[in-house]
Amino acid sequence: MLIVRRRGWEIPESRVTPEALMLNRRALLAGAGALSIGGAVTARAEDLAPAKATGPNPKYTAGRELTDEKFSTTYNNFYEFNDSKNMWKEAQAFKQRPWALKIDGMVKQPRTYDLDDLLKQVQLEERIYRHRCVETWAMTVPWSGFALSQLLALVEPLASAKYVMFETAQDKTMRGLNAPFYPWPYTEGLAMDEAANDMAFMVTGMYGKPVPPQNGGPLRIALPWKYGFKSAKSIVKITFTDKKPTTFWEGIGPGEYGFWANVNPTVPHPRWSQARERLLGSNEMVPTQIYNGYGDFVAGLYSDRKSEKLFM
Ligand SMILES: Nc1nc2c(c(=O)[nH]1)N[C@H]1C(S)=C(S)[C@@H](COP(=O)(O)O)O[C@H]1N2
Ligand SMILES: [Mo]
Repeated sequence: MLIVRRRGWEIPESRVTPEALMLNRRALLAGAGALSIGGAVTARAEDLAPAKATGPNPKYTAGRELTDEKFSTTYNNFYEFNDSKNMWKEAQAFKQRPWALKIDGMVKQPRTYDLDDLLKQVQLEERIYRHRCVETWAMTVPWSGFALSQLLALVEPLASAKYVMFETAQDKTMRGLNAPFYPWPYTEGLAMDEAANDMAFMVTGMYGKPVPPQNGGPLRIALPWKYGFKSAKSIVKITFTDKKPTTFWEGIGPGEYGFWANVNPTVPHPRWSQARERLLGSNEMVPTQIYNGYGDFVAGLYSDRKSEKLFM
């Protein structure tokens, strides 16, 4: 049998239409105007201008239509606020500036950045990534931000550091923090070589505008080859360590959620199949791909880790 093998990120051919991109440009202009007039939004749209100017990074075309912004910004998981999918209204009170990012642990340059100062030291770009939640819903989003590797270069982790941890803010606007059975704060982690991979992307924008609080503003991470829970939101601390951390969902349900959590359609969750995914907006069901279709970029990270539980 002849198998025409497309590279993972191209299937099923590039359907991210110029129209879709045009709409985003327009949304961006409208958003920037609203910011300068109203002044109610404290995030800095102008920081995203360089990313907007260059257009999405062509290395990472998603191969399917962008999710309409009205779905990706109103159907969320952010348990610090509450465990419903429509927590977005509550999150509007969560202040996005000033924002401090602490860097600590096994690193040559421990420090606390003001987010706007950090953004002056990195190269911002736009990337269209697929996102696959472990619950089986999925979306396609134009994020803006910078490769995590740029931050690694600035802070210089020690050779002894083997893992990096991300910690989410605990803010008074987050009533979900009162649920005592959750091991707050939300933490997630990566092995150092995963963190250094170009796909690991620190996100400050979405659809050419500041990433809104419900999507993890003003600073989250996007790790598109892993289930969505690995992509920690509203990050306030990054810690380098030589010990494999227990992460938030792994701590709650180690039989269901692991540290590696790479997407794999052939490894079911204990309570449901992972073979297909539901696209937000259209509710179309499409096949899920191994590493969410990004295997060409990341599969090599796991060739020496075959004995680990890589796919849950
Ligand atoms: N701090 C924090 N980060 C989080 C979560 C959360 O509840 N709290 N949910 C995760 C899950 S399960 C998913 S699928 C994505 C959802 O991101 P989105 O709301 O932008 O779609 O955020 C992830 N990051
Ligand atoms: Mo998720």
